[in-house]
Amino acid sequence: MAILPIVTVPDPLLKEISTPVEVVDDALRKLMDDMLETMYAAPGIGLAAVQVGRPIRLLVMDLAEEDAEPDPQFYVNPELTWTSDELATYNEGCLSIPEQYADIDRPAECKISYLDYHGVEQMVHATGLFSTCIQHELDHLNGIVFIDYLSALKRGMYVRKVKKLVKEE
Ligand code: GNR
Ligand code: NI
Repeated sequence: MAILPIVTVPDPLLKEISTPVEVVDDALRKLMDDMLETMYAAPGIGLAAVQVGRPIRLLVMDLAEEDAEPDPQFYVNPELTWTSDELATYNEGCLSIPEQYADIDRPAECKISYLDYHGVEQMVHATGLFSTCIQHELDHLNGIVFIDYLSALKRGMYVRKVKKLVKEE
């Protein structure tokens, strides 16, 4: 396994629409494993392939509590099939916008269809942090990051702070 470098704003890659995965094979599973290791090392609770420079429709997540067993989740070609009218607000962060946070409203619940680690079709009903996180990841596949929901003024401030952070590294 390998820890991959994470792309940060304002890298234009983060604006790309990721392309569908054609086949779930060992090469893709190797990328999924590397993404999981990268996410754990960051640390983060989700990671989209585009964040490690691969604009394909793939994401990994693990929402297990720190003291619990790991619960790695892999989503290939995920599609949002339903969203609740009710919204929920969550103070979101993003590994591509390090150390910056903002309250974002999203549908409180959603349903997703996807292919799993073995290429088998699955569906899931997401609530709570799971719903927020998977919608945040789906946005990445569509070239959207959470600061795109803020005013241009605030967005500019966040990008400037990240540029400074990355330069100082
Ligand atoms: O690690 C992450 N935490 C987080 C917190 C609230 C809402 C979404 C997230 S996802 C983020 C990792 C990341 O950037 N995924 O794309
Ligand atoms: Ni993110």
